[in-house]
Amino acid sequence: MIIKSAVLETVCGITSTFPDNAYPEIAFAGKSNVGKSSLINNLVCRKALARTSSEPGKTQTINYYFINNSFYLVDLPGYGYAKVSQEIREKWGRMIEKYLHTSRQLKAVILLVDIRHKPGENDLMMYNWIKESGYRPVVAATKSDKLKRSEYSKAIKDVKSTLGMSAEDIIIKFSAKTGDGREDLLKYISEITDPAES
Ligand SMILES: Nc1nc2c(ncn2[C@@H]2O[C@H](COP(=O)(O)OP(=O)(O)OP(=O)(O)O)[C@@H](O)[C@H]2O)c(=O)[nH]1
Ligand SMILES: [Mg+2]
Repeated sequence: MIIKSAVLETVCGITSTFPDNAYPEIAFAGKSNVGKSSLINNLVCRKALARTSSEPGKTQTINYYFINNSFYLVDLPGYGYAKVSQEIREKWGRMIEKYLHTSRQLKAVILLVDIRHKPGENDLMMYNWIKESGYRPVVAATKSDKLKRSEYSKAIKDVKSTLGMSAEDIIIKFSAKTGDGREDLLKYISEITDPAES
């Protein structure tokens, strides 16, 4: 798939009503700082379309990027960001939950985990929710550039076993820095958003 256009179309905060979009949505979920916004930038070949930061807690709204006038990539706030108050964290949590439960165009939730770390409790909850909600689990193991080649297979095995992934579940090694996994992820996205094309 070739990305011809990418536009930030809608930004939703905790009090916003979500848009009733006419096109498919693919959402990116995961812990704060795992690289959700960076992944979107890499996919669309834009350095700073989605704002990123080395500090966790950067994305605090639900951001809808309209791609090729045909589908949306939806950047979600990260979970598990310890620096904000419990109250705000709960509000974000509820906002993400509400989005995931009510969006009529949501076709896939891609779960991002850092390839270097074992997934945590929240990752497992998100993974199980994705599965139980009838979506095919797709995990992007991010920041692959931080590992040596020789470390990949154990790291991937650890992520899979911690999440309890089954053989047919998809896991894609990804780096926003090197573009590792970009083509695989785009192929998967195009299969969902435009079955005729693939
Ligand atoms: N080396 C490396 N760094 C990455 C990669 N992806 C993201 N980063 C860095 O990780 C930090 C967090 O990236 P973001 O894309 O802002 O993470 P996020 O998941 O959107 O974070 P929140 O919005 O806080 O939930 C930034 O400093 C990025 O440059 C990657 O693939 N490789
Ligand atoms: Mg972000």
